[in-house]
Amino acid sequence: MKPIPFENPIYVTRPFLPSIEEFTEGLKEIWNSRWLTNRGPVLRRFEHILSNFFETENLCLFNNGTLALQIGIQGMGISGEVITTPFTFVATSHALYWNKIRPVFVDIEPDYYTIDPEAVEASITPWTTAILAVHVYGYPCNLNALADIAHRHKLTLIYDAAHAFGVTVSGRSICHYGDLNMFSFHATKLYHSIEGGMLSFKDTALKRIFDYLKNFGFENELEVVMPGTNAKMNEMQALMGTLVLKHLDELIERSRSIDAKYRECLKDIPGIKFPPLLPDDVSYNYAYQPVEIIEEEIGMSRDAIYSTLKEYNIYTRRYFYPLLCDYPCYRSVAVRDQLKVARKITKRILTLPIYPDLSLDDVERISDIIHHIL
Ligand code: T4K
Repeated sequence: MKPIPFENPIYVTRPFLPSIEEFTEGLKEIWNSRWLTNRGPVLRRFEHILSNFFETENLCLFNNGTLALQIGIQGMGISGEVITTPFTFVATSHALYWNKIRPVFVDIEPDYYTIDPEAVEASITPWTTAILAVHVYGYPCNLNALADIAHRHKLTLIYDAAHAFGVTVSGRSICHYGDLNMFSFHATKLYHSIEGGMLSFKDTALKRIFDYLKNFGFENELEVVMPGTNAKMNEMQALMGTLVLKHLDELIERSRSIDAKYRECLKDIPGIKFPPLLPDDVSYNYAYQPVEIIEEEIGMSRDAIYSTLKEYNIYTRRYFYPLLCDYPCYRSVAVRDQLKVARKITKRILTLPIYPDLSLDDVERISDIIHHIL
């Protein structure tokens, strides 16, 4: 019998919200102070809370992750060529483009889809200044291998950690591993501040530069020390970020149980491949639920499954298809690497709905529909 479609759309994600009472309580302070942005008290408190959370003073908040990354790259004076992954959201390479840097796209590894260190090393030229790797879906990159390559070739190591809030490796937040790390607090993320972004960095001196760059370069009312832009987080964002942070453990735990449920419900389908379970030293955030659809085994294409699920009111996403180098704006960038793995994965990948409010019954129902379609 044909399963009944969901009455309301099930999207790939849905933001968690604190109670409206909690948020309204926080809004009262903002209303009373009439301080809405430009480093107000809620933002300063939020920064302090995050400093404790990440155990570092070396962080800086922004109005979104894209501008955080763009400014991070600018503030570190990166130029020339940067080796990066084509299997990510467009903002990763756009941040290079806006800094007039040439992206050099190289292949990814087959298990967790992160940049392949061997491919990185093979693509280094005299013009290479940095590696921009992505902890895609929150899966940590090969941290040791990349650190070693960066060290030996004197390259700056930048991580786009947009998906990796709350992820730890060997008990340390992933924010401590690169020279520069960017986290996105966008509404579609497991952890969010409506929109928002954060940089963490090794060199303490960068804080002043990033603070200038995100606030027009203002030193004081009369002095502008560099041509900055406006990329400040406002008080409402800081309030949301503060409140959502209180729920982080619970959000991760709920997402973990959803992941386990999907794995259990879909394990008998040979053509659906989940990434392997992560090593014990990684504490993961379960922000995304990627699966590979292997058409040759399943007899149905990824795109056909994606479209058919919509008939049941289920909106999966093909994060990340197409590869960045195949977007018209990057087609003129020469790609030396054959991108064998990335080309295979981008055709197979489907990200299933996962968010803390998704009930395990609904996960079962989605899985039953997938079984039925196949
Ligand atoms: N680097 C990486 C690796 C990234 O993934 C991202 C962002 C960035 C950098 C840049 O960070 P930000 O500047 O964004 O902070 C979404 C997000 O907009 C984007 O933040 C995210 N990555 C990317 C992976 O996904 P879209 O175009 O797929 O979003 P959209 O609007 O289609 O939303 C997806 C689904 O989420 C919707 O179908 C319904 C649901 N949704 C969405 C919003 C905005 C809600 O239920 N409520 C909402 O408010 O890009």
